[in-house]
Amino acid sequence: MSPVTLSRYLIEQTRSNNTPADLRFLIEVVARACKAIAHQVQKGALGGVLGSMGTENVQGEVQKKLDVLSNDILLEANEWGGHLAGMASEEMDNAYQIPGKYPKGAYLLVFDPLDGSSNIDVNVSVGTIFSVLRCPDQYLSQNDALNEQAFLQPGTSQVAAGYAIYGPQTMLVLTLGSGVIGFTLDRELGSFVLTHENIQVPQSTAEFAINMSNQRHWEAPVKRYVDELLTGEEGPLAKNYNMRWIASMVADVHRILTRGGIFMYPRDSREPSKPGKLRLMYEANPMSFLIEQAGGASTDGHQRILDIKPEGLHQRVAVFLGSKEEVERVTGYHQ
Ligand code: AHM
Ligand code: MG
Repeated sequence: MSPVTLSRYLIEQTRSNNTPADLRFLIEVVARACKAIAHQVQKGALGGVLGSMGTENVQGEVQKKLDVLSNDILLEANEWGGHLAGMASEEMDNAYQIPGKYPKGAYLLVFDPLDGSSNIDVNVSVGTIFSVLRCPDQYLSQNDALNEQAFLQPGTSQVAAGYAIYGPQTMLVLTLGSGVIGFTLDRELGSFVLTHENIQVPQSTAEFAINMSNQRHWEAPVKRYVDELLTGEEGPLAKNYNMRWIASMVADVHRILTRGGIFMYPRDSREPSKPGKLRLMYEANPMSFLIEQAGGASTDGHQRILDIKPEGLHQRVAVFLGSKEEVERVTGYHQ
């Protein structure tokens, strides 16, 4: 049987599920950009792409050369096709306006161009996370600059989301709102090929992911839950748990989509004004959409992440996602 490439998969989706042609085009363009990013990541020191830019992003984090390069690749790939009304990213303070010389389209693209920045220089998996929203009609006027308000839609409004992981294999994991599928980059063909159909997160798990070095800063419900995990068979959960922390959300979520687990980046007392480290619009929302579509759950400890009404492009949020039983347990401890 000939391989099902991403292009073929998307064309078949257009026929059977009425996926609009411009959404199909959008996903193909994002996938093409991810291939270009994979190519740069793979070159590493040989391409002179490692190390820092000496600049900071809107969050005050030092930008790596590959953060900026990946952002530029995504912008350039997506600005001319006529499928987008605007873009927003972790690496840009404000919404990106589609240059006036190009037509505008119906969608908004939001992304973390290279997630896991602390792993770039040490040759550990990193990735690109993206979310697709429809641009509300009132912001579609051709002449006005696109207002940030257009992006501030809850995660339930996403029409597609996914990530590319640049690991031992480059993969693209995608949802269009009816399940989750995974494609592996075949470097000989130059195409993403369907390798993982109907990805499901197991309901229960014995594996957790959290940065334990922040333990002393956590709130009481998280301390209680992780204490219980650590006491294993002798504790109230009567089960021994294993721990993994890659510090690339893409890689931790990919493992959970593959074999289950719970991922936590809770709010903590280091920066009391910020609810957690991860960003709602381009990290938590797309990952929550994927996890829910794969049968898992995702909350901020109090409510479903996808229901949160965003107030800012770079808003932060606490994240508990993965296997349903464990996410429900730790969410229950917050009530
Ligand atoms: P980044 O977008 O700047 O790379 O930051 C997000 C990353 C996530 O991928 C990961 O889960 C987390 O930060 C790791 O944080 P820490 O270094 O505090 O463990
Ligand atoms: Mg990130």
